[in-house]
Amino acid sequence: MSEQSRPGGTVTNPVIPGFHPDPSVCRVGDDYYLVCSSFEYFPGIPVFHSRDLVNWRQIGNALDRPGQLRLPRDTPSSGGIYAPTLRHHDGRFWLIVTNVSGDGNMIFTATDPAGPWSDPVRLPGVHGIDPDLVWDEDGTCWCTVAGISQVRIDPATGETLGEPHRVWSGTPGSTAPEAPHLYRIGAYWYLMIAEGGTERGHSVSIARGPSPCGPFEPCPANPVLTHRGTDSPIQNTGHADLVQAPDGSWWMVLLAVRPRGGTPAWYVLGRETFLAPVEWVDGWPVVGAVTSELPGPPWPLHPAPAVPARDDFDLAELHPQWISLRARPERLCTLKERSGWLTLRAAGASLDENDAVFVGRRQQHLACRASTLIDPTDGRGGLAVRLDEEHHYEIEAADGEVKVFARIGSLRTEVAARPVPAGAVVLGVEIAPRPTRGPRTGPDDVLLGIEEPDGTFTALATLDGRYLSTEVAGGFTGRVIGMYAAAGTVHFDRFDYEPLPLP
Ligand code: 6LW
Repeated sequence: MSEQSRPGGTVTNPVIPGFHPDPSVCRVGDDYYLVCSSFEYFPGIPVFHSRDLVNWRQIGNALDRPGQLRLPRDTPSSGGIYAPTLRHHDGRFWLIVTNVSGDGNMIFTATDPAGPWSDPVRLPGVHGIDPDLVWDEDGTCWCTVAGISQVRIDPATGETLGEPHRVWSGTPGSTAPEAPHLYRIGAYWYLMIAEGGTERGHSVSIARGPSPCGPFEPCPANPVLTHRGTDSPIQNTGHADLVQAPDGSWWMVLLAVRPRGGTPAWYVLGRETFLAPVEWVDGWPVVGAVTSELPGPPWPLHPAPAVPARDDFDLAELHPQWISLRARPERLCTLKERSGWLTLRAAGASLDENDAVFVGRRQQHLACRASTLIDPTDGRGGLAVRLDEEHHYEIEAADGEVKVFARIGSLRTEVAARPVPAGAVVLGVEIAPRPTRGPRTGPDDVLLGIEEPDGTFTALATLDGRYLSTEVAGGFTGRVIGMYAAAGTVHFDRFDYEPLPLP
């Protein structure tokens, strides 16, 4: 995912760029594992591995079978799978997540976090999002959810044992106490939460007590982390998890965003995963600065093998980075129909529809370019930059013609059209951050066009990126760039994704 060495002793944040919110992390020996929320996308819950907390590689998606992840057709964007917790206990990995669009809270287990993960164990008696799992010294398992309330559970059956009780409401006057994680550290049990909402007011607070159910005494320095009201280019810091390295040092993973442009500033990559060092002073955590350049950790780094810039669709299975909308049935999306090609068969007629057949990857860089070679002879399809059903730009090919469409809120419009030779055509998008900043300047431009036979890119349209931002669209996700089918069957020979330097 990222490939970081340590030039001058620094590493860069975010450590997992792009729409990767609500990180939860655990360590087993020298290996760290991390998971994020995935909302309406299938497969769900991306799983990452790292040896150094800085370089992360996606090793799978925990929920990759329809029996584990049911996202009905009416699952709204930013519905579906919320805020996981990942823990290692008793020789197994435990993952607890909420499907807000149906199945509620569920536990999955695995011996290898790359999978396979078990079928779900449902928790019908646990109501609330952001579930945390922790075991006390007696082996009792506590599940704590947003609010902040807690109940004893049997994680093997999903049964609740006793009544849920409120353990903390966060800082008086603060909104949305959520994202609880409980830890036994030294003499205390610590309850860390997010407060203030996942927008600019986001923050991390902590309390401690003698047992996993409290009573909890809030840290006098709360919030222990917030960027609200600061001029940091990194905002909305919150929803964090803690992990201890083998050398005894402590670290926090958290979500934050990178808004750009004038006022109010727009973030387009969704909420990303950042890293910060943590020190303990008088029994309370002190979080180091969350900056785009961090002092590297005091151990050798293990750069993860980079995801190749080109996916040729030559393998038997799609790389785990590829995500689809709500489901990915093989009859609509397959690598088997034409060897070396990804074949998509249309269900919905456009990306406005919930059953659109789409295979995309998260936009992970503020400046980047993506392209794909499509054969639309038997249908119509294209390349899109998607935020949700109501916010997407795409370039679409039918035999002999390409068109650019923009969907912004309730408006859908054809922006440009051009005849092209019949048969395969290379479609491209380029994301170009705005180099200057006036009060109303948007975050970036989205260029959509075609690659000419000599390899040069011709933009057919340049569209304001603010309409594909969270400040405009709302919700919890970020941009995803990918291929889709709008009619009939379309084949894609390759997909290229390349970060570009910032202007
Ligand atoms: C998540 C909540 C939050 O459940 O946003 O930032 C919600 N925090 O904790 C969706 O990601």
